[in-house]
Amino acid sequence: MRAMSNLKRVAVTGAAGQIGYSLLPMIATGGIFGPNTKVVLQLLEVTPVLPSLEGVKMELHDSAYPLVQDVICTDSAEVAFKDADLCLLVGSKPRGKGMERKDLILDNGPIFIGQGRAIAQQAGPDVRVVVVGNPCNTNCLIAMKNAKGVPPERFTAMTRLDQNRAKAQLALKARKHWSQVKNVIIWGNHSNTQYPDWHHATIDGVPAQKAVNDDAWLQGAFLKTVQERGAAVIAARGKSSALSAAQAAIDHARSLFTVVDKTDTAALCVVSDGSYGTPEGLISSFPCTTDGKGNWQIVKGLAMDDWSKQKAKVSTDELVQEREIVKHLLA
Ligand code: NAX
Repeated sequence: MRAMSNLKRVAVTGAAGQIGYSLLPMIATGGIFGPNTKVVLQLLEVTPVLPSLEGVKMELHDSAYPLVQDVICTDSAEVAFKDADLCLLVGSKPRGKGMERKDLILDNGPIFIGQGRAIAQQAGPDVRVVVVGNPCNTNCLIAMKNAKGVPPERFTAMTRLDQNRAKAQLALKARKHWSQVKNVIIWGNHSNTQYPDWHHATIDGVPAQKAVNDDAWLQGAFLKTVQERGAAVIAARGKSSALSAAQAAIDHARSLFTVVDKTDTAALCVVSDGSYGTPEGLISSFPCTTDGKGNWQIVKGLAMDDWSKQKAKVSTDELVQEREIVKHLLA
C-alpha cells in the first residue's frame, strides 16, 4: 500500500474567477485535506486572465499560509494538472444574454474534452476530479469520457450546494440548526429540475416531514426555493453564488477524503449504475457514502413513492437530453 503523502497537489481551473477567489483561501487553510497536509496550488486560467491570476498569486503569497508550498499559475491544462491529486474544475464560460441552455452546453463542452485529456495524460495516479463549472453534470460526463485510462469513478460533479441549501431551508422552517439536519437527498441534475428530497431526512433525529409538519410547504415552497436559489442570489446580489459555492466545493471534496456513512450521506453527482431508474452512464446526483480514501458508493434500497420517482425522472430526463446534445463530444 502506498503511504499517504502529507503534500497534495490541488489543481483549480477558473482560479481567478469569483468562486476561485473564495475557494483558494479555504484550500490554503486545510479545508479539504486537514491542518496537517501541505498543498501546492496549481491554478489554470485562460490566457487573457493570467495577469489577474498573477494578482491572486500575489495575495496568496502575501497571506503566508503555512500549508501552501507553492502557487503555480498557467494557461496550460497540461501544466495545471501535472501530478495533481485533486482537480477542481471550476472554470467555464458564463451564460451570455439570451443564450439558451443548449448553447451553454455546446459552448462549454469543448473545454472539458481538452481538460479530460490533460488529466489522463498528466494527473497523479490517484487523481480525483470535481466539476463545478456549469452545466456541471454534462461537463463532467465529457471530461470523464475523454480521460482515457482514468477510472470513471474518479469523476464527480457538484450538487453539494443544493444539498446545503436544502438543509438550511429545512432547518429555518423547523427552527433548528442546520447541523441537525441529516440525509437530505438531491436527485438528478444541478439545474432547476433537480429534486431535493426530504423523505429520508431527519431534523434533530425526527423525520423531517414530522418536524416541519407542513406537506404543502415541502412539496411547494421548499422545492422551488432550493431549485431556484441560484437565481434568487443573483437577483439579490447582482452576482451568482460564490462564497456558498466555494464552501460546497470544499465540503464535496472533503467528503471524498473523510469517511461519510449513512448517518448523513453526501450528495455527489457520480456515474449512474442504473440505480433508482437513472439511465446508466449519466452523471447524476445520488446519496453517497465514502470510504475516506476518495471512493464513493451510492446508497441503495431507499424507498421512493411515485411522486418522488416522477420528480427525479424529470431531472434525469433532462440529463438524457443534455447527453444527446453533446454526444459528438463523448469520445
Ligand atoms: P466567473 O466567471 O467569476 O469565473 C470563471 C473563471 O473561469 C473566469 O475567470 C474564466 O476566465 C475562467 N475560465 C473560462 N474558461 C476557462 C478555461 N477553459 N480554462 C480555465 N479557466 C477558464 O464564474 P464563477 O462565479 O467563479 O463560476 C464558475 C462556474 O461555477 C460557472 O460555470 C458557474 O455557473 C458554476 N457554478 C456552479 C455551481 C454548482 O453548484 N455546481 C454553483 C455556483 C456556480 O454557479
